[in-house]
Amino acid sequence: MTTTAQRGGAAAAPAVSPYQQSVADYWNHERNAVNLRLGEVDGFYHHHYGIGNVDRSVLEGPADTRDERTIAELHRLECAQADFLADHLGAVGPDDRLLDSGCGRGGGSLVAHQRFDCHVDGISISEAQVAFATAQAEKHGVGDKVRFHVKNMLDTGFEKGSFRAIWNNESTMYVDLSALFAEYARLLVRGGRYVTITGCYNDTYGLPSREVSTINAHYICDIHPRSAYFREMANHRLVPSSVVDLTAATVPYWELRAASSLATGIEETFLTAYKNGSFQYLLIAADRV
Ligand code: SAH
Ligand code: GPP
Ligand code: MG
Repeated sequence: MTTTAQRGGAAAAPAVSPYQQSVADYWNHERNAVNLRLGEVDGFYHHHYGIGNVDRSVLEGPADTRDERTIAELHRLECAQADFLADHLGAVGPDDRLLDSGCGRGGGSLVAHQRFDCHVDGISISEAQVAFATAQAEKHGVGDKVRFHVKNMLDTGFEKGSFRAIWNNESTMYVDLSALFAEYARLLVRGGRYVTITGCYNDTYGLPSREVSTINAHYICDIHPRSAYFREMANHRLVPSSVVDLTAATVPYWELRAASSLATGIEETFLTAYKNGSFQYLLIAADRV
């Protein structure tokens, strides 16, 4: 068996558990059309879902261009989600440094840089994603300020107090929140901002529903209860400033995705989970005090 210490031996390689290695393997091999074809629209590659009202007319009209219209519409909704997250990062200037924690193919880092002209470090446990994101930053001509690293978000090795803001866009369900927020309390400057958009299970429903368990199995993750976010923030000097329930805003995205040729098979599970009240799509912004 290969142990962490044997894994390449490079100083920059993060210490990873067997679980984290399985997550890295998933993302190293992921090639879903629903992600790649959307990213090709404008070079912003996202691995999160969309929000906002859908123009259902994309499903009508000439059949030979239906995919093209649907891809553009799904991408517009995913970009709207990234913009909504960026709206909550607070006042960021060109000299500030931001951390995109669990950065995927790097689309969110490019969005933040485009908006604030700031420095962004994106980190992922997947080597393939970091290579892809680095190439994208070069293509966009922003490689001097937007950098990507193979790192474990629980143990980044970045300097204490070096970030003005940190965000997780759909990446907290891969880690223990207590360990995660302890690392952020260390990395954020006092008065800095933390933002997450996440799927969480609803404490009022009880424990995870069948659908939440299916989503966990599909992505190899462990969706936390809503309560865990607030408890662990309170334990780690993070004081919520906004909480937005985006559940109703994300349902149209899933309905369009379900009706498209890009469906991956998980669509009805998300729709059922949102509709039966067992699952919620939330934005939480917090200040580091
Ligand atoms: N935030 C991105 C990608 C979300 S996909 C976006 O919005 O597009 C989830 C991401 O979390 C993947 O990039 C995966 O590699 C990353 N991830 C999961 N566990 C991680 C860990 N322990 N450390 C760093 N990244 C991790
Ligand atoms: C989005 O990635 C999904 C995740 C990061 C994991 C689970 C998220 C929850 C909110 C539960 P993706 O864009 O790669 O997924 P897909 O291929 O299905 O579009
Ligand atoms: Mg996707």
